[in-house]
Amino acid sequence: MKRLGILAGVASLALGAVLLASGARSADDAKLEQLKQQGFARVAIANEPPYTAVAADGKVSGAAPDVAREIFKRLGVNDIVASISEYGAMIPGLQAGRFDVVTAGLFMKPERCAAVAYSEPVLCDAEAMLVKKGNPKGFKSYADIAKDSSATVGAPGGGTEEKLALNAGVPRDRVIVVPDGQSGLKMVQDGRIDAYSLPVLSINDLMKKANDPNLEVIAPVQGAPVYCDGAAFKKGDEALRDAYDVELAKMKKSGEFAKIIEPYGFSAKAAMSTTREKLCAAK
Ligand code: 6CS
Repeated sequence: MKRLGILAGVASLALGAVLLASGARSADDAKLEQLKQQGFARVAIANEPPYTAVAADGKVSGAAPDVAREIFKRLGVNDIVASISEYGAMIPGLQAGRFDVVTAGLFMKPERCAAVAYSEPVLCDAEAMLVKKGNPKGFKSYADIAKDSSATVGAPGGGTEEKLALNAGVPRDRVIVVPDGQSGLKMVQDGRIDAYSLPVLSINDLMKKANDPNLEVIAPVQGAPVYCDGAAFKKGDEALRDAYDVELAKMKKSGEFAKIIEPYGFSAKAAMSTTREKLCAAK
């Protein structure tokens, strides 16, 4: 056993020497050094404007990637490369090493906080529902949908709205997993679902682009909390997350954070009025 201990000690000394030679201040900075060498950070997004968006030419924008791109630049990582993922697949993908960070509006909730290392808050929003004009079934909350045995609601797979509807008592077969905003919009227009639920700014973006007078937005959904996201890092990459937070705090203080997110409709004040600690403890 003693021999094994000596070998392990020699190995960690060798690793330390390699890392220090590469400029990392400690083994903890290895991930940041790896991203610097890589030249980009692999980010998971959902393509749900204004949180995240991918244009026809592949250009990635949206409040979350724009904040991440600026912070990584300040950390010496020149760019971000985005992969589109369903919300429910983001954390498993991060844990499997398919992404370096999730920057997608992945709202902080206790069960997610237990699975990833979140940054401090970035984008905050309430929940909304897209329904037919006149809100024919009178929805104000997910509980209203639960009470009406004929009512169905669409939501992203593994997303917050799916969970809220199920927790409000909507049976599994009346909560329809919808892959993206355009599909949800069409399903409401075609009467295939009675409501489609996303955060307020996402639903408003869909409504504006649809320009359909036969649709109506119910916002906020009564009884649903205001959520905030953060950049989500893999457990074990806390040193990278902490370095990210240092730059995020500087940008919040200088006003540069507001300059990036507020044109998308987000409130810098909302993100700056809460903390990861509070959001991860929220019931
Ligand atoms: O964090 C989530 O689960 C939710 N976040 C956004 C930005 N859209 C829908 C998703 O369910």
